[in-house]
Amino acid sequence: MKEEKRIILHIDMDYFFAQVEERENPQFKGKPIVVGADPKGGKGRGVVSTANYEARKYGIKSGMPISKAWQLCSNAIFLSVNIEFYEKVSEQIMKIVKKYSPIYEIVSLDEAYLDISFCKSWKEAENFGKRLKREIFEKEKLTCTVGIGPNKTIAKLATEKAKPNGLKVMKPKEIEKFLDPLDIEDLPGIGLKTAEKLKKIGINKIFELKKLSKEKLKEMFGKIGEKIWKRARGIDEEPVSPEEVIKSIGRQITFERDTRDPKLIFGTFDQLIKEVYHELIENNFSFKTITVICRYKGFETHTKSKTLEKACNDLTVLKNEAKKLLLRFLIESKKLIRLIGIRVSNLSSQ
Ligand code: TTP
Ligand code: MG
Ligand code: MG
Repeated sequence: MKEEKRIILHIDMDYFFAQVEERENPQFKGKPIVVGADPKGGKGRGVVSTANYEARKYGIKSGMPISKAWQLCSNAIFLSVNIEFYEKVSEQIMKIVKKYSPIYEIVSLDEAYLDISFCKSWKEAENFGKRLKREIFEKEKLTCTVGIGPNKTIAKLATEKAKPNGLKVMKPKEIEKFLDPLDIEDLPGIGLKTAEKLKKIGINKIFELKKLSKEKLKEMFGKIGEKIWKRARGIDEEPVSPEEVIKSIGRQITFERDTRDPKLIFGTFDQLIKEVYHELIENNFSFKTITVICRYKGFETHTKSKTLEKACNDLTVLKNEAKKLLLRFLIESKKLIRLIGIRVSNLSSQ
């Protein structure tokens, strides 16, 4: 039941490091690009981080010795890894990705899952994925691939199938036909060692794996045996990591000097509210609870909260309610103030 209800989206940037290099250096477009260790004319040590699709045509791939890549295509453009820059680009991309669902999980610099079960149909989910792809391309000038399915495993496999610059929706009824002919090691969760053990007993494909009982797999692999049994049938209950969910958005500031100056206090507070509001809107959230934090001279810290009857994303409501709370602090105590903060929580996506 639970399995059928979920819609999970997986996104992975295409040839990420190399695509960023291509974007920054349009003169490279159409040429094979290899990002990784210095090839040193074929004598270099270290490996290929990634290669664009032109270079992949020569058989070059991630993890391959750079000397091997040089052998395969010495005419390729070899670039060193500029990780700080890719991280910055990744941040920009993830900012966009996160807007599409409050339940997200960033897996690596170029990969994330979204729980988009709020979509009412597979068609709606597909359009949702298209919008995400389009926004990333318009804002970042980079292509990605999106896979959509009833769980993380299937969504990821759909992405792999649709690479590059694709979008694939894998509906529950298509899963069996898709999974059966795959090699066992294509199944996320089956590592090299597990695959080796299975191959020893003549099991190479998923449809063969399905012939083993749950008990047999448990006997062979212990606890993960059951997981393998489920995965082979396209079942994966793992949630899109809920601990990554944004629970609140807040800002606070410590005054340079403890103060009672209302102009300074309210002026600063206005700024904090604007920042919180901006982030709220960026993430497409509504809030229900507003909390104001006040720390007096001597580190005594207090909070006051107000929960609205209905979720809202109105700046005026936020300002008015927050100021009322702050005012109560100022009335209740004549102490100097060291820090003020504002936080909205009880968030929901719009
Ligand atoms: P991937 O998403 O695995 O690969 P990719 O984005 O280069 O290509 P595609 O998804 O289109 O198949 O990895 C993302 C980045 O992580 C990749 O651009 C470079 C880096 N990376 C390594 O440094 N070493 C590796 O072995 C792998 C697999 C990736
Ligand atoms: Mg990628
Ligand atoms: Mg990736």
